[in-house]
Amino acid sequence: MKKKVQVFIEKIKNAKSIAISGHKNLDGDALCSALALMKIIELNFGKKATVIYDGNVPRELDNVPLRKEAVFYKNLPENSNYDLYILVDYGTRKHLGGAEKYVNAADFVVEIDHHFNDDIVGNLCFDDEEKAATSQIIYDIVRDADFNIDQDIVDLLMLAIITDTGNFKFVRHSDVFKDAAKLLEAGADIPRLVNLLNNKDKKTVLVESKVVSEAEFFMKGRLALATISHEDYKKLDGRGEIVLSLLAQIHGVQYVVLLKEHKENLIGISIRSREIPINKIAESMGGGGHMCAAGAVIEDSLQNVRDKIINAFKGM
Ligand SMILES: [Mn+2]
Repeated sequence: MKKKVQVFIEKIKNAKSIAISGHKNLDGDALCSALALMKIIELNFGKKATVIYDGNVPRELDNVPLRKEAVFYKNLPENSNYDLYILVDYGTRKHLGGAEKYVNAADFVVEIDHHFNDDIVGNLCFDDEEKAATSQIIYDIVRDADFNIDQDIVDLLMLAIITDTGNFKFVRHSDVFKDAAKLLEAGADIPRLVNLLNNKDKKTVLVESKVVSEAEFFMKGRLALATISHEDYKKLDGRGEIVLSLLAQIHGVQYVVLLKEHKENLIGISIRSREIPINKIAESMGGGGHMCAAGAVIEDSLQNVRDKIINAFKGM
């Protein structure tokens, strides 16, 4: 680790231009980790890195510190070029989106990530699948390198942990609380940060509640299935996590499926399970994921995908 951090420091020192990206359609960890690293580089090296994104940034992230510093890739100056590219929380190559051409053109790529990935992009990798959030790996680097941090950085590192752990609900390792405790001591205020995320559009929350109220139930109530039409999908502004979590709270519900009509004949599927693995179902539809949280995107009509899903769950 120490050796890799030294290489990283040298690369930052020698870089003429630096860019940072997370995965396409940023979530809290991807955005906050990228902005935290940007500020760390500014504070410790006096250099301004560019945070680049592709896709949608949900409204609930509008109030995170330095949010306005993130640049949509199509709004970059023409002929933009970065010799050092840092990927944080990016997932796999296919999630790079509009950043990919700049990543490919960079002299050196550093990656900092907690996703499983068997096709790594970076020349220097700080990857750790055990971490609950990518920001924890950045925090490790900060402590290893003895970097200075400020209130923005503390808040962003904590926000990334808060969002990726669903407000600490999905924590499995004690190191999350150790890092969170250190960030608390450094001035992070969890109630304030959680409240800063309460920033959704009214239309989004109304669509989420409508989709929940119209859910169907199969297999004697063990499977909950919700669908979002394209018209409503445009108001969703995110992945519909709240729909999945509300339906999962119902007594007896074992599996929750959310079908999202991205556009006509292009359906996103999110599947959640309390304990029985469902990733095979997602894989059978060309997708993938974890044992209890998986998904796929299928080119077919909403009706056909709905029928396929109900069939796939028969025998579960
Ligand atoms: Mn993450």
